[in-house]
Amino acid sequence: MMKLYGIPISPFVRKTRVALELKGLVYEMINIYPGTKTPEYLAISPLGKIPALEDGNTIICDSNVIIEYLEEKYPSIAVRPSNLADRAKSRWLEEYAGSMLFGPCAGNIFMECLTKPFKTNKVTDDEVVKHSIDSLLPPLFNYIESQLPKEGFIFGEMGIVDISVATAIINATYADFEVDNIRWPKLANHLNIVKNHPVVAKCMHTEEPMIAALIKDRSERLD
Ligand SMILES: N[C@@H](CCC(=O)N[C@@H](CS)C(=O)NCC(=O)O)C(=O)O
Repeated sequence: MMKLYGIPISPFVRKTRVALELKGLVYEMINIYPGTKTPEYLAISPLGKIPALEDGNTIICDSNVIIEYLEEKYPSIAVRPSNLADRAKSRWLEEYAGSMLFGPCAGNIFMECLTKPFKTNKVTDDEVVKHSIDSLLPPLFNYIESQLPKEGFIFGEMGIVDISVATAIINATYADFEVDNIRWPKLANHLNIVKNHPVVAKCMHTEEPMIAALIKDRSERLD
């Protein structure tokens, strides 16, 4: 059985799990925290990053590379559109969301509010969070809003591009962040339908114990 290394609350792991689940593939989740630098894990993922996938003798790092691998090896259920131009657009939006939204949404809002205090006992830097919400995210959201359809998934059916756009924002929402549905109505609606897709809901369900522990820790600190 394929093994996926990582923890469910990582945006990149969530995205990879959604690809595996959309394709109906069976895999075992091996819990590895980001930045694990044991010799055993470095032999799998030389940068100590998650996710990594082990498929028999094949080991692949990086969510994008894993998804390319799965798409080629298991093409019968595709996670990208069949039209060439749409596939290229899908890849571009996946790349844009992956490289631009992770920092402000996950690195700043989610980690500052939830994982940093929990792991290091340091207080949240509210300025970092505010700067992300007020300055970093609006231009990124403006662009994504301009690329989204009026309603529904980006290419008609739920695909890897949809979870790529939503996944880092989902982390920010765990720290009470909300997409302003007046400024970005299409993005707010898109996030909602992605979160409610059965495959995403199933993946997010397994995140609940870890998120509940982080939220409990945060509320105790704020008391
Ligand atoms: N481009 C990579 C990024 C993976 C990544 O940055 N993962 C984070 C966790 S969400 C990580 O492992 N960080 C640990 C580190 O950078 O040391 C991918 O798409 O998989």
